[in-house]
Amino acid sequence: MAKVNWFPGHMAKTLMQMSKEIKNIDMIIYVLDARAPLSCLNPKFNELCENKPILFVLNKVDLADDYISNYIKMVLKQKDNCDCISLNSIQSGTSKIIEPIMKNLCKNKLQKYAKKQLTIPLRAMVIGVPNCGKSTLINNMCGIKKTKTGDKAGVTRGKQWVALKNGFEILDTPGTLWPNLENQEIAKKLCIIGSIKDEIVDINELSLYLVTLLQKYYPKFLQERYDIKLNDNALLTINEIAQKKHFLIKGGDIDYDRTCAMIIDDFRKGRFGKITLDQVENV
Ligand SMILES: Nc1nc2c(ncn2[C@@H]2O[C@H](COP(=O)(O)OP(=O)(O)O)[C@@H](O)[C@H]2O)c(=O)[nH]1
Ligand SMILES: [Mg+2]
Repeated sequence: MAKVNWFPGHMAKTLMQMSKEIKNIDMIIYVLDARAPLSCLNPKFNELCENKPILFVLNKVDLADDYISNYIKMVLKQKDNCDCISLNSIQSGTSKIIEPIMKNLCKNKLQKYAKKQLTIPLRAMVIGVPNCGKSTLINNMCGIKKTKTGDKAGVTRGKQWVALKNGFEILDTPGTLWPNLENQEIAKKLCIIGSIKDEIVDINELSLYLVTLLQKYYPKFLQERYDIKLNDNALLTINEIAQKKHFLIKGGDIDYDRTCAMIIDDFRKGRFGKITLDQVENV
């Protein structure tokens, strides 16, 4: 596969901006796409966290493999000063689940403020790779009648803080974490889940990689979706899918563009079933 473009400059800039913002906040909500949660983690970001409490949100859990989601949740919960929940951010009632956990993670600070009878709101910043559901989560937490509190001293100008009912404030422009593209497997998984724009990757090679993963970890889903026989060769599988679908071009050749685009689209729409591309062996 053509190497996925790697823009270290962009990432360095994003991380620098975030490191400034992190100084003004009390906790981080780190959103991960549960279909590739480990690939969404940016190891460089850890250095910036300054031991602030982190709530990992395994988002889009409705599309992911429950066994792996539960396993990764258990692993992330064990990290110091961290908690983890799995979530479908589209569903209502998100704030009821998330708010008590935020309070619990910041309980030391809340107790300190309470002792001094201070009513300063705590601040949370939502971060994650593109398309993992940050905006959806923020909108859901804020509800329809979100109250903008406007700029506050000490925070970058133009940033809007939104008050939640639980005494927290949340930054309404989420921090987009530049994904870690040094590892090509990670880069491909991020493309498949739609975090990296399609224009920079070859959709046919991406599809070949996806079929390879599906054959290895979810062969039944693949078989059932397209009513095909199983074999170990991803290219032969793609050929068979194309034949079944009659995705052929003049002369009877396989229309790879159409077939591969369909396979990726079927994955993104969750049509195979609940799938996670990062496996427990990667943890
Ligand atoms: N199935 C499912 N889709 C979700 C979930 N959260 C967000 N999405 C969808 O994922 C896409 C990207 O969400 P968005 O909030 O814009 O992501 P952002 O780029 O991180 O802000 C949108 O189409 C959302 O509707 C979820 O929990 N489940
Ligand atoms: Mg967004």
